Amino acid sequence: MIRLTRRSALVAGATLPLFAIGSRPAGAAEFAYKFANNAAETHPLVTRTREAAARIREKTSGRVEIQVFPNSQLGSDTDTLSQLRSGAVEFFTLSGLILSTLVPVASINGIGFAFKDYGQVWPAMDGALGSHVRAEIAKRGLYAFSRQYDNGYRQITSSTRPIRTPEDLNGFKIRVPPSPLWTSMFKAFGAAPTSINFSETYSALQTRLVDGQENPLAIIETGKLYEVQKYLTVTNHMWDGFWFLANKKAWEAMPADVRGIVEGEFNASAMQQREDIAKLNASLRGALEAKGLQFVESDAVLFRAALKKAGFYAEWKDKYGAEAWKTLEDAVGGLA
Ligand code: X2X
Repeated sequence: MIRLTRRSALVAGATLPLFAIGSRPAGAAEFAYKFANNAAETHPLVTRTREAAARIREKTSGRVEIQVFPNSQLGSDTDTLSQLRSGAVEFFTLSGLILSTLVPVASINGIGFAFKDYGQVWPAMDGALGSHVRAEIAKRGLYAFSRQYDNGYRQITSSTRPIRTPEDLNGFKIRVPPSPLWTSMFKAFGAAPTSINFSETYSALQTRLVDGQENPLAIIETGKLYEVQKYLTVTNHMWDGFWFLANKKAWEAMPADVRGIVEGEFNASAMQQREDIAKLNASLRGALEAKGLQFVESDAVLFRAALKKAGFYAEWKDKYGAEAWKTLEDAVGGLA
């Protein structure tokens, strides 16, 4: 007979339920993967990827269970990119501009005023430009699904003064996501940019560490940035999208037929999410104005001229190289 001391009895008592929680029921997932992102629960990136995860569970008869962690719950974008690379997180949606800290060419879609409209965005990102970027991503131990999710055209917000012209940005303390392209662009405008992850952005605005930021309407709405900002200038200064990224080892651990289902469903959700963002673009102005955000119009021609004058296009053409730049210009026309 085993004599239990009080201490070992307590340990045994504590261990059993934990074991019961940690163990998987019969027929549990063969691939239990984590998908992280920085968006709020109500953002279409989250609602549509949750739907995809549910369809994947069903279509793989429970072999694949993807748990969605929105709101930077697993860490900031910078942290999560490290976790994705190490395999601590298997899937992650990330702006190409932030991904450029690892894959330099991935920021190319963010060149100021490159895409006139969505009629230029999707053919480029689903076509030659996207393929070029995905091939570079593949060289860095990551796999990018073929369909990007939309973040959107970015607009500048401010808590202090309305920004109408590039001159109004002079010395303006603005939060930008961590990416050399963002910093370069706002320096070219004469602003004072600070790199801050999205997970810290609301509080950076609230505490007045910075006076402004720039983001698409859907992020401003779902991230409640209107609570800490007064003015929104419609600049459409760049288009930004999220690559759906997988850790290559975790991805290749799945059999090909399973991978086909997973990518197929996340790509299908991406197409629906793009529609959601298009609808929000049309409806959110009124909603945000009703919450007290004052909309300000601006002249894109002036902002673009300021970038050109600062040598922004020439500098980035040189950085990306002739081939990548030509792929961009093939999609959007001459830039520099
Ligand atoms: O960090 C941002 O501003 C956001 C939410 O737009 C991105 O993911 C780049």
